[in-house]
Amino acid sequence: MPNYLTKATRPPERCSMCTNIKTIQRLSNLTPEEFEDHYAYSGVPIVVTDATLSWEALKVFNFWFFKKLYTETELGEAARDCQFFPYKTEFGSLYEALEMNNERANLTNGTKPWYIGWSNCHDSIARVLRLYYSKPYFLPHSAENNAIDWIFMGGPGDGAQMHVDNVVHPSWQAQLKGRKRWYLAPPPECLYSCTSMNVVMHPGEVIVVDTNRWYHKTEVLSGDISITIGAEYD
Ligand SMILES: O=C(O)CCC(=O)C(=O)O
Repeated sequence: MPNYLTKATRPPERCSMCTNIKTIQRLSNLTPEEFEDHYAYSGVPIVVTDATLSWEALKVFNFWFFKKLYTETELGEAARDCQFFPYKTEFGSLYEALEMNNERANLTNGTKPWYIGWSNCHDSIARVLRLYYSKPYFLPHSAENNAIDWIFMGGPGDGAQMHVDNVVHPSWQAQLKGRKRWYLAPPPECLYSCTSMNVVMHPGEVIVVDTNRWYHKTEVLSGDISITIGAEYD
C-alpha cells in the first residue's frame, strides 16, 4: 500500500503515549526490567546516557571507515541492494556518496552540504560493524535487536524531514559523533492532549523512540559530522 494510504488508514493512537509528557527524560543505569515496564513499548521517548561506554564505534566509525568497508573490501559488493536515503543530495547510492571528494567529505567550508542514511541489510557487513558496538544493555532480555541496522551520517544544517515511519517496531539510535536535534510531534489525533518536544543528542547518548507513532525530523547541529547507528527492537 502506498505510504500516504498507510498513514490515512492507520488505527488512531491511544494518546496515553504522550499525555502529560512535556520533555524527553535523560536516564542512566536503567535495568532491562525498568525499561521494559515503563518505556520499551509505551511509546514514551527517552534518552539513555550510559549505553555506549564500551563501544569502539565512537572512535572508529567515520566517513573513511565506511568508504573502506564498502568500496575497498569484497564485503561491500554484497551490500549493494540495501536501502539508501539520499535526502537532499544528488547521490543515487551509498557507493556514489562514498566517492565524494575529500574536501566535501570533511565538510570543508564552501563545499556542498550532505546528509545520507542507509540500511546495513547484509550479514557480512553487519558482522564487521558489530565488532564495534553491541545491543544496548537496557533492552529487555527477551527483545531481539533487528538484524538490520540503520546508519545516518552528514553535516550541520541537514537531517531528515518530518515524517512518520511504517516499520514494525520501536527503535533505538546511538549518537556516535556530532550533535543532532530530534523534533518529535504527536500524531494528529493527539494534538490537543500532547505537545511537540525536541532533544539534542550528544555523542554516546541513545534515543529510544517509536518512530511509527511519533512524527519526527532531525537536524545536525554545528560542529562535527553527525554519525548514528540504530535498529528496531521487538
Ligand atoms: O536519524 C535521522 O536523521 C533520521 C532517522 C529517521 O528518520 C528514522 O529513523 O525514521
